[in-house]
Amino acid sequence: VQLENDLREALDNEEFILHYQPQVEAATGKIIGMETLIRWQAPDGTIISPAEFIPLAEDTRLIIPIGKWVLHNSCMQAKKWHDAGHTHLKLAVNLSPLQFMHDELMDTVQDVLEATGFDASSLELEITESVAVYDAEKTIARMQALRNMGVRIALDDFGTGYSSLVYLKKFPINSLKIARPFIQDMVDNPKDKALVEAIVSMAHSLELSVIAEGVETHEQLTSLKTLKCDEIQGYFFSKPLAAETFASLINKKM
Ligand code: G
Ligand code: G
Ligand code: MN
Ligand code: NA
Repeated sequence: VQLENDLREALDNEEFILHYQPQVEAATGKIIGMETLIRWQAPDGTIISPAEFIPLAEDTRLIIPIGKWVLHNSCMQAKKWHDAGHTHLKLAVNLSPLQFMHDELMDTVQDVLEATGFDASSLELEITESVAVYDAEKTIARMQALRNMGVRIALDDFGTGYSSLVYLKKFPINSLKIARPFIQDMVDNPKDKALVEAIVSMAHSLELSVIAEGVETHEQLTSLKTLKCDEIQGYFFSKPLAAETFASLINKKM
């Protein structure tokens, strides 16, 4: 209960901060986008991971206003980077299942795009396949409505949930994010490597782009390049960064 109250106050007192993790084109090493990852900086200075508070935010439905704040602030930030000349950068934002299914989602996204002037086609919403457990038909309709607005959809943590290949056929998504555990073990475990290879090949057959998450080593990168994975994200290239640090990175690479 204390934590719940703290979470409410955190929103009012603007204690949340957004970090941005570069997403890199595997073939060239070029930064082509960033994933927004929220952090909570408590008044005593400690940084609290979203892994700790997002589940609580979901249970208390505080994820709705928090999620709106994340979307608005990250689009505003990304718009500044576009205006500074980095117009190729796409912005990836996580949506929890509750946010995705919420009645106001479409209005929220529309309002944020209008208010910030950020280009819909540069926004990618990351959704896990667990959204479909609520209502597959509604999930598909909602994804399609977002696509009609020009927004991109990525299926996050692919391979870890109750993955059904039926969803891959039915969901109007643009890309798949291969979950970290597969990437972690792919260099040492031939089975993981075979699965990554199969996922990349299947995704490409379905005209989806593929991003590998949690890439931490050069060996993993080399292997992913050989398998023709499109994009990589992970500590090997960069941790999630404060906005100013991310800005200096893209300015250096320009
Ligand atoms: O950045 P980190 O690895 O600590 O994130 C932990 C988890 O929190 C991940 O599953 C990530 O998707 C989730 N997460 C991070 N930021 C957000 C956010 O803004 N909204 C939602 N819904 N989840 C987030
Ligand atoms: O669930 P989602 O994929 O949105 O969460 C991304 C999470 O993974 C973030 O918390 C981010 O900090 C974390 N992350 C990003 N890159 C790496 C990595 O290379 N290794 C590990 N262990 N975690 C990573
Ligand atoms: Mn994600
Ligand atoms: Na993920």
